[in-house]
Amino acid sequence: MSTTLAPVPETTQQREDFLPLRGTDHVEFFVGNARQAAYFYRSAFGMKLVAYAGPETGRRDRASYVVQQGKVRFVLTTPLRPNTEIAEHIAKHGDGVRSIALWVDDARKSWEETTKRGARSVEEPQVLEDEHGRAVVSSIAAYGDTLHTFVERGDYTGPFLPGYRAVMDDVVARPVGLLHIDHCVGNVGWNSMNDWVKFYEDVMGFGLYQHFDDSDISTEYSALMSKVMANGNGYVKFPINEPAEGKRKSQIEEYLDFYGGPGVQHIALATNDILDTVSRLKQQGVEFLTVPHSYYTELQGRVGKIDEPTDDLERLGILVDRDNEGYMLQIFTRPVEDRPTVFYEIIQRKGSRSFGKGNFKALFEAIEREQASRGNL
Ligand code: TYF
Ligand code: FE
Repeated sequence: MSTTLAPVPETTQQREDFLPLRGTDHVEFFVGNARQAAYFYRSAFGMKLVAYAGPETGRRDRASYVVQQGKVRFVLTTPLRPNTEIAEHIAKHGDGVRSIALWVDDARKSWEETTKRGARSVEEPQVLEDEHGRAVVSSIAAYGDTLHTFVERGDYTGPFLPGYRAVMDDVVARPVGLLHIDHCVGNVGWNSMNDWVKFYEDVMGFGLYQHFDDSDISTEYSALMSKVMANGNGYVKFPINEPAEGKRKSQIEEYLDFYGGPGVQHIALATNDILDTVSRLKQQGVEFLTVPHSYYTELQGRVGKIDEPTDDLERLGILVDRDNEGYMLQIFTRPVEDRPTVFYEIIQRKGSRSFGKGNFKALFEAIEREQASRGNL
């Protein structure tokens, strides 16, 4: 098993960070029906509707709903007419992530530094203003049709960004303790993981954080390779997966087939009480992958003593992994669309910076059962 775990990415430690990031600002999805998608994230994930922009606020071409829990913020955007760029994105990909937006102090400089290093510009720096103040946004292309949007908020005081109006008193949302985005994973095409690793190194100044090779992953289970890239302060972590040949069709290849190319595979949401968060999510109808009983009979031997009772972990189907710094708990939802594309991970870190390498066998078998239930093996 070969996993490299660098204390701090070396490449960013030595040089000055040309792209300082305060964290993930939000994730924007293009969806077929934003009002109903927002209802799903409110009722199932317990997120609160906080802002809205659409025809009622003077926006003619699209409607966007902003839902939030802790620092996790999603923007659900739908086109109001056919034959638009957004409509085409949905026709091709189904509902999916359009942009992983990053919070910066200077959206113009972020755009300049990245485009001069080879990023393709999608949106030049644009100043947005309303009665609550001023913000600047800019966007560059990442894998597939996915973007990174730089968001400079300055001392903007509105509910989201200029043009959005606040939504008060969400009676639907039942929060489950989600705190922030831990990582966002991209699936890229055959043999292109290293090109995207280089993109994050050269264009965004990220460093390699962890690396999983085929001995970790692809021996018996649906195959993939994965490298985790992280920015200088480690607040932003982007694992990049590519498919590999295995005994069965790679789950990554399945994603690429159904999504119509590279895109965001899963978003990991952090909690500090995973037992409570997952119990609540299940009560609210979120469906998770299941784990066999044998996983829990072997658990103590593999990870040693932990705070959570094994019974509770098994009842909920939560996975555990340990590294030299501590342990972590994680669980994965089924895809949240009809296409087997985007899904969520709920994660609680107790000192560990692992991405769950010790769970890959159990996890990938669970994903294969999902694939088989769709008749895809
Ligand atoms: O983010 C990660 O790397 C872990 C493990 O298809 C993982 O959550 C890797 C690939 C995958 C699902 C989970
Ligand atoms: Fe993950």
